[in-house]
Amino acid sequence: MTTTNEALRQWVDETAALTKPDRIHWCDGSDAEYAGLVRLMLERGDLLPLNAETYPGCHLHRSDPTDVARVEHLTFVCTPDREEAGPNNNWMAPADAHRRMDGLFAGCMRGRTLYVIPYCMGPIDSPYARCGVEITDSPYVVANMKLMTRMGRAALQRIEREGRFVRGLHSTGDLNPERRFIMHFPHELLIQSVGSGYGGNALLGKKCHALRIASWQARQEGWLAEHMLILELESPAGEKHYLAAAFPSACGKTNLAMLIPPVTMPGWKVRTLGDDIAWLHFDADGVLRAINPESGYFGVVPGTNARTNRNAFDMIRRDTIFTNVAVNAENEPWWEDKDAQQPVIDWRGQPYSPGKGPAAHPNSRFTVAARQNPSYSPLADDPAGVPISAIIFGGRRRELAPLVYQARDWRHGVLIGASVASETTAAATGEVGVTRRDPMAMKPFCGYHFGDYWGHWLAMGGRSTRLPQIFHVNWFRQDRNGRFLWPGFGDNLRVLRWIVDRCAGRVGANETPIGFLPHARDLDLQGLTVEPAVLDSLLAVDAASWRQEMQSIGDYFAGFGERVPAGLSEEHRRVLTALG
Ligand code: OXD
Ligand code: MN
Repeated sequence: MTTTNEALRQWVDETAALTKPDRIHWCDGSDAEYAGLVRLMLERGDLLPLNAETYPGCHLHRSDPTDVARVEHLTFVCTPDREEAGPNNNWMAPADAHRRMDGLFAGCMRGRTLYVIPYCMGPIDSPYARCGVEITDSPYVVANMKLMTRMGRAALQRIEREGRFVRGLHSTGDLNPERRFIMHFPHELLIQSVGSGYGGNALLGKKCHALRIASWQARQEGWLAEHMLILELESPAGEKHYLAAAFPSACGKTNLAMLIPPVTMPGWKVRTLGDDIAWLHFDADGVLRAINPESGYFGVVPGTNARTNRNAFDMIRRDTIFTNVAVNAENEPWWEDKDAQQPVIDWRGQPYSPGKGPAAHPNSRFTVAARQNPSYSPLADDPAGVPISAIIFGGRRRELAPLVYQARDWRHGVLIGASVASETTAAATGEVGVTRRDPMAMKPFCGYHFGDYWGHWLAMGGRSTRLPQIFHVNWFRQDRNGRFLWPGFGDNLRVLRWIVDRCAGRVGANETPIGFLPHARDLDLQGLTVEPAVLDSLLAVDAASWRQEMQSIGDYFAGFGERVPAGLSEEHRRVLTALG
């Protein structure tokens, strides 16, 4: 296979001349190709077989122990003007970055195969979808891209028709963290990644293309590329709403997207369109429509069980790649909070010993095709996407943020989104459990200056009179003893129900300086025991603490200097004044 697209052919030739692979393989995306890659990786020990009876088609990959998460300190946005990348990104001058990367790529594929992966982010016939080509020397990356994207022949045909694509060059290099870089060149629609095989660093269609490069393109072209799940909520009466929700990494987007309604809410249905990324465009009627650019999930494994996420638990019983989980005596994948069985081998491949830390790495992952999800919505393949009723922001906050509140209007919603804060998780290298600001859950993923990004969000609000409502949720409030105040998981549907009731104008609310909060009587709590005092704390707004919070948000915004849009500063002042 080769291509009629001259630019692509030339880029592959130049890359091969630089990296010196033994072979070049153009991926067609077929099942036979996937099976061949799996065979090759099993022979090389890159994949290990798992119990074929209980986990058919499933395999285990153990990464290098230093290569288990995204590396934000080694991720760069390389724009000609440093200001454009903003204080929210590491920056390197394009010429310096190219020099450095060319040096690292030189000869790096000797003895290896260079794989060319044409892929399409979004339904192949969607006007909102965009194509890319990833070149990689990792069969593990190819196999993951097959599960995560629409890749192969049909994507190549679209590229040949359109002539436009994002280029991504990846090599695992020598996996030395000293020689690991994830570089983005938005002006060149180019990504270069070396020295890591980890999903977020190496599956270039995901964070690098669908968020960092796409957010930059979206600003030029008037749309939004966001770190959001997309779900369909159907009421017992058959009313359907589509919700998009942005939470920082490992804060439960996958669980919410696959939510199973509590038995005490019969007739409610949740279907999944996406669990990580949404591309949002206004249609001709001013309706904001969402597509999920991905077609698979790269989800956090620990904590997944029949109670927390039955759909995911069932989904990953076949045809799944597990990365950095443990195994039990039956050679089944095992992770913390899975079941009562015992791990035998830990994620490093060593005999498990409780003194050596968790058996599965806290950021161990499953990669699986979205169609395997029992709650999969076929609308994920609809080229027109789905109309969004509500945008939900959220974070992991022990204190302060109530269970749910609603913005007064779009501008207030942008302030709420820009103020998102969350305790850090294992999805990125660094300290875990520290509260950091993560505007729109895009801190690691926005490909340009946050000030300009907030300005773009505000400008989007001026483009339609049919804007979605904006909300903030927090499932993670704790009492003084560290116990969660809200049960979470399936019971989060009670909050989603209030959200759609608000969208439909069916219920009133308590107006507070931070937004509209539910009257306790409007929350469907049937079958759930929540002490009145606990409900009070979940729905409380403590003005003094919020004043402090707003002041700290103001300090945070000040770090972005003059590019912070006036509308956001005015909105911030308005809320601060309302807090008294
Ligand atoms: C992810 C992340 O893998 O956000 O989705 O880190
Ligand atoms: Mn994510």
